[in-house]
Amino acid sequence: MRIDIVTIFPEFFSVLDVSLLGKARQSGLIDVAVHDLRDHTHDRHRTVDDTPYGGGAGMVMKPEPWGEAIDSILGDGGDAETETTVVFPSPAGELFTQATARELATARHLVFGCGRYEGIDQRVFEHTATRARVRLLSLGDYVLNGGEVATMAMIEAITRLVPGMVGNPESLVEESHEEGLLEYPSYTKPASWRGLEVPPVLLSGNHAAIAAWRYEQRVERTRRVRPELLPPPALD
Ligand code: 6GU
Repeated sequence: MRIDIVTIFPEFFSVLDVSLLGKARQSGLIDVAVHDLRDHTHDRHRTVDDTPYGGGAGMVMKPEPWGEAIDSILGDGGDAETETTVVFPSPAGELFTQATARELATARHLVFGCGRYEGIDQRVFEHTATRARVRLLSLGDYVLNGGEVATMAMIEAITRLVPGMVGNPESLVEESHEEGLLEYPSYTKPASWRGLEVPPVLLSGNHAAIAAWRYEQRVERTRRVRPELLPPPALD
């Protein structure tokens, strides 16, 4: 998988060199390139923003540097046919979920456009959509200062689902948000710690009973903290 990131804070992404993602980069499984949006400006101050038409607070990112940056990544003529998805992280986007991560993990080429200030000129999204699949994606109902932190979170969620990325593929199945349920609670040795006991069923060696207990725990935990994730009760 090829990932291009466009940002005014390229240094921010140096953390990609460490951790699991660093290994995947070295192995060639995932190829990440970070691009400085200001390299596509042509004035002395390397300006990427301007005041909003119609007035209002804050600044809007100018379309021209974005147009040039995206042209340089997509190449001449664009590649709407070649499976490139351009993601613009935005609190105004659709919700990024585990299903979104699974879908994007199958892409050959992802581009992340990190906006700052009050946003990017709307025409950038429209023009990019003539040349690639465009998705505005939000992490949740709160506001970050820019797309960089959201891009890091999305890249981590997506790349760990790329085949060959995780040591034990089973650990991808029995985790929160797979099958629409939260994960069951986990325990390790010692069996008794500070007066707190591991649930006896986990020491029983009865694999069917353990699986049933874990499923029950997932449903109960989901009902308690995230009831909206459960299917609606059937109408009779
Ligand atoms: Cl993707 N971007 C920003 N700026 N804020 C957010 C977000 C994204 N998701 C939640 N809040």
